[in-house]
Amino acid sequence: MSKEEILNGLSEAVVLGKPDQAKSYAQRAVDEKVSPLDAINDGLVKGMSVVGDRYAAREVYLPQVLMSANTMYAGLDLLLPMIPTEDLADKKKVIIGVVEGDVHDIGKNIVKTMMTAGGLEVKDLGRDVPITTFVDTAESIKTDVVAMSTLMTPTMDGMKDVIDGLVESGYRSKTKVVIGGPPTSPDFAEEIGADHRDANAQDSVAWLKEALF
Ligand code: B12
Repeated sequence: MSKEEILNGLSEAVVLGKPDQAKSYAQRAVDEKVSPLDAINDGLVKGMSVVGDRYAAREVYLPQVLMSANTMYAGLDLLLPMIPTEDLADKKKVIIGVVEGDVHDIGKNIVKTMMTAGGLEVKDLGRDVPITTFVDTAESIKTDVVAMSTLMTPTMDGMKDVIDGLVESGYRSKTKVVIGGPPTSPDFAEEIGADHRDANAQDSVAWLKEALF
């Protein structure tokens, strides 16, 4: 089976919400040595963007989106562990989470894996994470990076609240703050006092390595 057929099979599985199809094509990707990043980005994520467009156009509804999300995870479960991990002698710490009020965690989990694969030590705070959890954990584990994700416009302000909390606690100057998720932008990052915003998991890891080492 060609790489293109595998990528199409992964994308179609997410669009149709078929976890078994995602698993079998993900396994094929592994067997045929297709790059796990290509399988994720040009297969699964591509399918999810089709679902997003159809949801916005009211051609599909929330239960179908949920099936697609579950399908995405069925594929990611096989593909994420295949991403080769770099070993850096000097481990920098990252905490990552989805801000309060938001449960969308697929993108955050991809970013987390890419950061781990890039040799960073990542503590995952999960989704719908209260402001105080970000601030308290940053201080208690002495993190080098606070990474936040949100997919929804109404929850974006939570990112500013976390940064304000870090300023108040005195820890802001000791950590980088990186944000992401489609409603955010570089301008928004600047406005709320974050160090960086990235549209994409791989590029954010490259930026962090420049900034940290
Ligand atoms: C899947 C999905 C769901 C799933 C989520 C399952 C899960 N476990 O995540 C379910 C069905 C649960 C869901 C629920 C809801 N959803 Co929804 N959902 C989506 C959908 C279709 C896809 C999101 C996704 O997973 N994309 C794939 C991932 C891989 O992409 P990504 O998250 O963007 O991540 C990449 C980058 O952004 C970046 N990135 C992300 N985070 C970070 C962080 C850092 C630090 C960095 C550097 C980079 C980075 O890197 C990632 C990988 O490259 C989007 C539509 C869309 N077009 O995005 C709507 C969408 C996000 N949902 C939306 C809404 C409104 C909801 C609901 C409120 C619906 C409802 N009425 O109940 C609820 C939310 C409940 C809540 N309180 O959170 C809206 C948000 C609108 C807005 N702007 O506010 C969207 C845009 C749909 C729409 N067009 O209306 N949803």
